[in-house]
Amino acid sequence: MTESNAASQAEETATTEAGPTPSISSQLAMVSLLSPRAAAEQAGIDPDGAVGGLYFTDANGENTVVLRETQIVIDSATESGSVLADHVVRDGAELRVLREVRDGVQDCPWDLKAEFVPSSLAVSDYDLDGIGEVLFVYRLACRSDVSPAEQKLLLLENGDKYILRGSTSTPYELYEDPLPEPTAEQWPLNAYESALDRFRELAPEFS
Ligand SMILES: [Ca+2]
Repeated sequence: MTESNAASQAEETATTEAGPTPSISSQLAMVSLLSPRAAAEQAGIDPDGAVGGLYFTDANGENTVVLRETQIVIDSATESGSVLADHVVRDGAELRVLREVRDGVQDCPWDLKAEFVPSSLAVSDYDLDGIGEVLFVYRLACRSDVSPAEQKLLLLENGDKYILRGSTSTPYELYEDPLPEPTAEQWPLNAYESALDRFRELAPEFS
């Protein structure tokens, strides 16, 4: 996501408000992309491997999201890779972890992929409850050909995790819609449809 997209995201959130004087409790404020390193430092975590950073304020306080990737060569034949997402909130002097996400691929003897889609990192408040819903997408694969990668979209709200699990689409394999967990009805109001659209937009690979 570019900075202009971050701005339009904030704008979009703001325009969902009715009336000229929106209440602070039902909108996000000060949404901005951070350099990955600055985001990590702000969140009090190791900046090694940081690839994405986002800051926003909501009813919880000052939020920072950091995306990191690690790749380790285990021996000459295999490697392992991880994606790590940390969502922390600063409320006064206190720094609190709202959610940590850890996923990856272990001992891959072929081509390893454990990467975020950097442009996917965004925040919205689809259900207008004043708490931001952070969205990001990552891909995992261990493959020796052009088969699809596993693709996951995560939505984090107030420490709760909502996920779409599916795969990328390639010129050789038909796209299938991902499966939600929990079920679509349990997602924040209006969030599931938007998340599904975003998943589809980001699914193409090798094209
Ligand atoms: Ca919300």
